Amino acid sequence: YQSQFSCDHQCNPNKWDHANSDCDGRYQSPINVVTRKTLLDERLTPFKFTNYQQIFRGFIKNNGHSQVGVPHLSTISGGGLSTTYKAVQFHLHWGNSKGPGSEHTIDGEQYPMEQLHIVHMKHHYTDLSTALADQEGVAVLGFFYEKSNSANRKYDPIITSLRSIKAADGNTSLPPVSLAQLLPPEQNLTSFYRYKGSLTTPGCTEAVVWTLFENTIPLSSDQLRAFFDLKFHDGKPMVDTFRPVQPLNGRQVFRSGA
Ligand code: 1SD
Ligand code: ZN
Repeated sequence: YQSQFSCDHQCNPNKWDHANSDCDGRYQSPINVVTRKTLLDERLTPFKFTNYQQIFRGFIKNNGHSQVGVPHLSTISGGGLSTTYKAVQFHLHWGNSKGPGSEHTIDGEQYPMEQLHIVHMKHHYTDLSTALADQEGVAVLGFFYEKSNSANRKYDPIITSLRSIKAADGNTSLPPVSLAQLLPPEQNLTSFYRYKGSLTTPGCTEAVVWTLFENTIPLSSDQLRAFFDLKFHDGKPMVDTFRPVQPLNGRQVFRSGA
């Protein structure tokens, strides 16, 4: 499922084939979050992260936005979700050396890199395509990055692997890593936004419960630059791997109490 789109499709929304997809739908992602219009929702309690500390050996692939499969052992519940969701994969979206690259924006601000997206599906599904047929089948956790002066050593396994997957479709095994080490400390994850939207790549399926955490992840400019060395199929630098923000069309964005 994850590699069925060429980079043109992944990375240039103007070229997406809208036939047989939801990409023209009304509840698309990403969006700009206008914080003063968000509604406090007391049901958005802190998440329970289970087995996020588990060290795993993943595969990282240059598919237009580096993607890593994760074992289904890691799960999330709480956070206002209706049930437990298990982690399927994570990937990132970024901009270029001069411009920012997050998909979601907060009050019009685009971050240097969005988001680590950790894609989960409801625990009883065995594959993502089945989960996508359920309006709330998929839960994506989105994290923003901020430029820091010192390197974030916890990202070394990812950053060093990027060197081996510069060419399109390049893949390599990842040094041992846990999901937890890629995230801000759990106690900093109580402030988040919630809305219902879609995958940000074709078929743009409207089956995603989105969570955007307020707390950011630091990366140095050298670390950010490592992403810009990746290449598209045509050999051009892989930059700006984000979809622009989509209309809200009357949707309400909620915020957690913390
Ligand atoms: O862009 C990803 C896409 O590559 C794939 O991972 C999909 C889930 O199968 O999720 C989208 S996204 O909405 O998480 N950006
Ligand atoms: Zn994504």
